[in-house]
Amino acid sequence: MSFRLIPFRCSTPLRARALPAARSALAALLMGACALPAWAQVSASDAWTRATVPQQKVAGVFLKLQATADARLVEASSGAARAVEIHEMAMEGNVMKMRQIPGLDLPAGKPVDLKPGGYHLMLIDLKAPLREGEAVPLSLVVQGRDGRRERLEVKALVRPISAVGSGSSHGHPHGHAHGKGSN
Ligand SMILES: [Cu+2]
Repeated sequence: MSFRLIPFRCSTPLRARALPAARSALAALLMGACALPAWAQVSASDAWTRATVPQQKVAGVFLKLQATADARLVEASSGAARAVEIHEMAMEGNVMKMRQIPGLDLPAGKPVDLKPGGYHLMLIDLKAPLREGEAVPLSLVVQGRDGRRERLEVKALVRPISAVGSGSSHGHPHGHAHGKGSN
């Protein structure tokens, strides 16, 4: 059997009867977790996107996600766009294309990198161009294995148009048709 994290409340007294080493490790874990809202199973960091040109209606958002227990990113939204989709990059014939996926698995303890050329979030129908230095608010919905859903608020920093992800030269293709678009 593998070790599983047991859900807890920060207000619940800890009654661990573990070995001292295990107990201090557990205490450190709980202290770290208690710095966040009690329900937080997933942390997000380094969220960013790129500045857009006036006619551009879509933009990719990149970030790092890590879950303490197996979870799945199932939904995203933003006040800056009509919709936010979860996308992957996949080969279609000889061409790398992005496509929408229903969700993205976040295995326990394993960082998941959403980056240019890979998984990303896609802002669809931007309400206004994204300007460098702004922060785009995002709301992510993550579902645990027990079906419980949690919401995670994230701000994505708008980087220059020319920004590329770390370690990737594969830029995000702009302006291609998204299935749900009306034009
Ligand atoms: Cu995309």
